[in-house]
Amino acid sequence: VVDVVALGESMVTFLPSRPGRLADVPSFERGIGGAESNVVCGLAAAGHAVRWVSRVGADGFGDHLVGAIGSCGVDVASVRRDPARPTGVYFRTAGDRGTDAHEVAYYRAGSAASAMSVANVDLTVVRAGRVLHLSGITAALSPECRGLMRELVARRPGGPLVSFDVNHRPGLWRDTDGPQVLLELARHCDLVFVGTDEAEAAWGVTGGPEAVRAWLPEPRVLVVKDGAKGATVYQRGKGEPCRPAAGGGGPVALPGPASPSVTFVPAPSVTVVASTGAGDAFAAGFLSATLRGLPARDRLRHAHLFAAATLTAPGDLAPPPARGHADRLAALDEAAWG
Ligand code: KDG
Repeated sequence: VVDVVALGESMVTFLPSRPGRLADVPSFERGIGGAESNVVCGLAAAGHAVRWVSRVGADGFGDHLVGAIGSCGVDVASVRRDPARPTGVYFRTAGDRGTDAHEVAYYRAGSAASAMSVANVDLTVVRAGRVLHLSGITAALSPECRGLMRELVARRPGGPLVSFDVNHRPGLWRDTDGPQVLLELARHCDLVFVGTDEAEAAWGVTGGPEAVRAWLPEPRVLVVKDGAKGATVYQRGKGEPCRPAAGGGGPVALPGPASPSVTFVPAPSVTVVASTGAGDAFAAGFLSATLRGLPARDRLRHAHLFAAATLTAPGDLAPPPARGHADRLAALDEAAWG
């Protein structure tokens, strides 16, 4: 039984050898990135059965991505190679320690993954897990990818629980309808992650997490991240319809309070080395605790702990604390959580 399937583009990532502007950095070190594969890599490290579905070029960067993500413990057997299109790559810079100001330069237009579509992706394989994790980045890649995303979030009986990280990347959208597309997709999903900063940038929603929930009441579970302050999970009550799960693993234990509930957990304070990938780690921690049937407060605590591991490392990916360790950290009393 596959717990979580994630679909999305991954890229070879080039991390700078020292802080500074893109124009000045002399050399870069190779890493891997990709919001959705970052999530399943985190989940694999936490002991879950996961799959990544994507397309890469028939090139050395594609080999590296498939090898590196596979060696995290992710099932990569469904990743397809495209002989006609390259694997995407991206470079980023780093600000001085603690500032995290950085530039991102993507080389992914026309990539193998940007050509994903309902015609060349096996939808049965994508829908075979208990949870399907998607992100708004995919919708920005091409009209074909957008069509695929619309198909995957459409309600279908027996389908997996659909988890969606809004991941608003303004630099990736070539059309001006990005915010509207992201909103439509989010409205269809069961579990949605969004930052207050993203909600403001994409939709002009100000007023904190409550305002974001008022703007996006449809998802059964909405997780609103408010930067270093913490995160709030809004859950609808038990009486609300819940999409049954597929994959033979039984339904995912979505929260079941009798009535709607709101849970806030402050983020532990850490010295940030690089924030890229922290949102993915957060989603991995939340999904891991959800799959384990832990209550809302612990879902958020695990999310914060996974994010803290990535915030304090230079790359897009960092191994989360081992399960027992994360459980002990999550059990620290309230004072330790801000
Ligand atoms: O969330 C982190 C991702 O942004 C990073 O790993 C690269 O997927 C990526 C993207 O599209 O920016």
